[in-house]
Amino acid sequence: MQRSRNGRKTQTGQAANGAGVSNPRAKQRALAIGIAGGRADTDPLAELKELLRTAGVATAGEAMQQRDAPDPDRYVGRGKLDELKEQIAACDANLVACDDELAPRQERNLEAALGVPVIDRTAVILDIFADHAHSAEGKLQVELAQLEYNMARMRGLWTHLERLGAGRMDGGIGTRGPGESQIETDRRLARDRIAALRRRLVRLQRNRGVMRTRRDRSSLPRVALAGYTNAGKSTLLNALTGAEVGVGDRLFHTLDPTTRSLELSGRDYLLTDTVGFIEKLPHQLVEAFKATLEETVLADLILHVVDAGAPEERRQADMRAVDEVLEEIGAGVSPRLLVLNKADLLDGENRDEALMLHPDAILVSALTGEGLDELRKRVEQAFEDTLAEVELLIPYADGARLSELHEVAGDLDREDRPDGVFVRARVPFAELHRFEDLVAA
Ligand SMILES: Nc1nc2c(ncn2[C@@H]2O[C@H](COP(=O)(O)OP(=O)(O)OP(=O)(O)O)[C@@H](O)[C@H]2O)c(=O)[nH]1
Ligand SMILES: [Mg+2]
Repeated sequence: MQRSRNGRKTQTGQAANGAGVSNPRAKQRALAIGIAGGRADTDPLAELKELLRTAGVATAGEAMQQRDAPDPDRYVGRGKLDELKEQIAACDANLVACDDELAPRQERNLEAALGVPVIDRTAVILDIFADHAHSAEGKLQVELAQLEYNMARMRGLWTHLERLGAGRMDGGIGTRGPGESQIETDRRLARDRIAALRRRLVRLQRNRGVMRTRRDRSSLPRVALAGYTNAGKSTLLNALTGAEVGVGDRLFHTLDPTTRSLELSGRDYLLTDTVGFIEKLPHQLVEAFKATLEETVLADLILHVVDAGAPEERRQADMRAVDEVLEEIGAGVSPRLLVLNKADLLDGENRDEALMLHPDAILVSALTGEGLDELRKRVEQAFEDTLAEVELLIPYADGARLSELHEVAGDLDREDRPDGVFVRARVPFAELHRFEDLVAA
């Protein structure tokens, strides 16, 4: 009961976990609207349209307003409203989608003035996440983010549902006006549910913590893929490790983290692919996905994957958005390598330009394999400084120590001597203590 109540409150009318609803948005036609600041973008609503496409909503028309900041009451200026109304009628839209997150008041006023439901960028992103969440943890995380988003909006939502009539309600509640007490009940239910979700997430994450400790004990160097959604992180994970993570030309295809081992010169590394970022990523999602993003925070090295096929202006904006999220989750200072992916989409001139603009970057194509050897080398190099060269003598009776060494040091330069195996190896500083007793005289 409680669940369906909450589920009903997603902005596009989809159940929170997407289950049991056969694409309810297929017939939705949105007028996409946005505010253009100073920057002149050739297609300022391109990303919103892409988000809508991913969410299964058709873009019927688009409108921009030139102003420094959104109007605090209705997002666009008062004078723009009539124009928008005409446009809604002309393009037969039944929904308005806004490129920024709206304050509840802006949303309410816009809906009242325009006469169609208004959703904001955050609602669209939350909807996509709800649709793409597969794991138990992912679903809980998304539901938590949605509830927090909706908490602030309950009054607005009630007005909205009321206007849509009782047909949208699960049995009669909407036939009378909700009134303050209903809103209060609703808030309390939402708060209870939020608390319950948090508890369940903590339990799930504790289990994952156990798994991670086990992995930590193997003390393999950790590398994380991070980057804008659709940059090609999962494709790169697959290309480097032979994994078969799902790839898709849509936003936020990956939500759950996947870790695979990557072998370079006989040494194992752990490579993790996880959820992608976007400009103005709803903070509720960053909050809810904190544990998932921990894989990125704990990495020794972050591969920042950028879609090199995008124009430089877009690349810069994407990179800034990624920097901001990394900062927010506490990975702002982690060592990073910039990986310009989709090199196959660039011609010679564009390649030169990209490398000139990003001299430290590595140009690769996860699709064709170009540049991957160079990337592997650069990953190894990044860990060079964390390695110490040692000479050890391992008695023949200590075969287990030899394989232990092999695990942390990769390929070994070995020589059989009368008193044991003499090895020259590069061991991570952090692991050196384990082999102190074997240091050759
Ligand atoms: N041309 C080209 N396309 C690529 C390359 N790498 C990935 N793609 C395509 O880009 C799209 C997104 O790839 P993904 O690997 O799913 O991207 P992602 O970064 O994991 O995206 P999310 O999981 O949604 O954040 C897919 O259609 C891929 O086939 C590449 O090197 N060249
Ligand atoms: Mg992915």
